[in-house]
Amino acid sequence: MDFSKVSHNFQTPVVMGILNVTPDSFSDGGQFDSVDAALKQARQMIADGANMIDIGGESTRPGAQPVSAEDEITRVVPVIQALRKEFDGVISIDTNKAQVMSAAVNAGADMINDVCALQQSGALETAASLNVPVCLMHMQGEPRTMQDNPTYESVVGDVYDFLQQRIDACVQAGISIDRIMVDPGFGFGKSLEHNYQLLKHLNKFQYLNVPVLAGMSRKSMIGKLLDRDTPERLAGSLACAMLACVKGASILRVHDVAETSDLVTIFNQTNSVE
Ligand code: 8Y4
Repeated sequence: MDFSKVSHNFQTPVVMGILNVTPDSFSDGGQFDSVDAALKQARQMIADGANMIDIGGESTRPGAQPVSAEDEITRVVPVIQALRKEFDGVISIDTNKAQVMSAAVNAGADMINDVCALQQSGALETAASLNVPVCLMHMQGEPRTMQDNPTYESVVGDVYDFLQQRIDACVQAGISIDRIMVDPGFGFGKSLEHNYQLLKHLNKFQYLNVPVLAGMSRKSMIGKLLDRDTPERLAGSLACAMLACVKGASILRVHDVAETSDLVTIFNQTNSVE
């Protein structure tokens, strides 16, 4: 796949809908029920204008239980196979495990979204050999403890340097620069202030010369600032998404696809009128 599959190679931002296929995300009446529930949710996001669907089988929330590669594959592969039959857009696999990357791409996934930026064992080599685009995300620490006093010399500079190093490692490993995206990793080992510094300076990441993905939807950077529980974070999520567009983000990873698609339409119109 190349990026031209969506929206003229990111001339305008695209919407990536989040599809969690962890057992807690759907009431569990067994494997068939959860595949069916996931497909329903994917179809709704596609109808609402999603250009990409990001499928994840492991929760990266602080305190979440680790999942084996086998279990993750059992969760995501049937959903990818079923969705592939009816969806021409981009299917992204959200994983940090090499085995899951292979199984997902063999099942029809188009790209890899790795919150560990291909640093886990075998991930870099596997992604290179699969010949698919990759999204490299910054995280400080590991999910269990990453929010215990995150510290940076300069969050924007530190994250930028990390992403540059991972781009270099990918290119060294044989991944074409045309197949690389980056993401500052909002909420992954960042204080509230760090997150807003990254948002304010998101435009700087364009100097990396690859598309930038932003994932702020419903995160605590919105909930904490506004004192809102997850169901009440839509307005804040849209505000952050619009700022990300203004600051040059190419991909918005979101839960609320319909509302974010409207936002992108307004952004595009404002950009294209005289
Ligand atoms: C409420 C809603 C509370 C969402 C927490 C969350 C990113 C990502 C995640 C991201 C990329 C999440 C897999 C965390 N976030 N991938 N994945 N960028 N590339 N938490 O920001 O959504 S999972």
